[in-house]
Amino acid sequence: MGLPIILALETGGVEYKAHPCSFDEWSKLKPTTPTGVMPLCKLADGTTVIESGAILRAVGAQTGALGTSKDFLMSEMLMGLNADLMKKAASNAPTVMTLKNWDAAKTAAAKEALPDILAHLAKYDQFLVGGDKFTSSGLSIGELQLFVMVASWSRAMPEIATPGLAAFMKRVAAVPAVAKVLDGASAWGDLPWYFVPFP
Ligand SMILES: N[C@@H](CCC(=O)N[C@@H](CS)C(=O)NCC(=O)O)C(=O)O
Repeated sequence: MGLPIILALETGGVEYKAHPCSFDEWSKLKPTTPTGVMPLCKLADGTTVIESGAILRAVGAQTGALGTSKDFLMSEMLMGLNADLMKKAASNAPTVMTLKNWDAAKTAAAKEALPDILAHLAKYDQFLVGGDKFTSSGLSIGELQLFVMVASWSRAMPEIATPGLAAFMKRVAAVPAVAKVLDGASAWGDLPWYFVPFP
């Protein structure tokens, strides 16, 4: 997912150029990319960087959102939990890519998987400090990635925005740099939400 990277760039005050691409443009671009998947990042010296985790961590290393000491550990623990959450999302939430082949059986399977997904989300709650952040900045890369996962996936399944994470979600959404991205006012423009509502 590319959106956590945009949030890390914006909250970290990094200058960047964004290039959201349409399906049509992507089908032409895909064969020219190293691995045939997005996101991709081009550094000022022309180097192409692949893998969303590598790009997100690189931005975080530059801005401080990677964290140090216990904040680094917490953010990385979140990155691990988020990877497991993403695996659950992969088969249970329609995305811009899978929507056209989504059917009622998949929706039914997703509803059946909900208790397991909610049990995973409940694991985050024990690490909250003061109810609304996990690290001292509250904007570590792990937190930004979690915010995007929940904000995006809850568009398909509202239950994903759990009561336990409500204060966290509200706080991050209110950060001006985050609100700017959500409002479509960043260089990224209108948000191409990855998860979409059930058809
Ligand atoms: N491990 C990769 C996975 C990237 C990935 O699966 N990208 C998907 C969308 S999120 C993609 O580009 N799909 C388009 C395609 O396969 O043509 C990463 O985290 O960057």
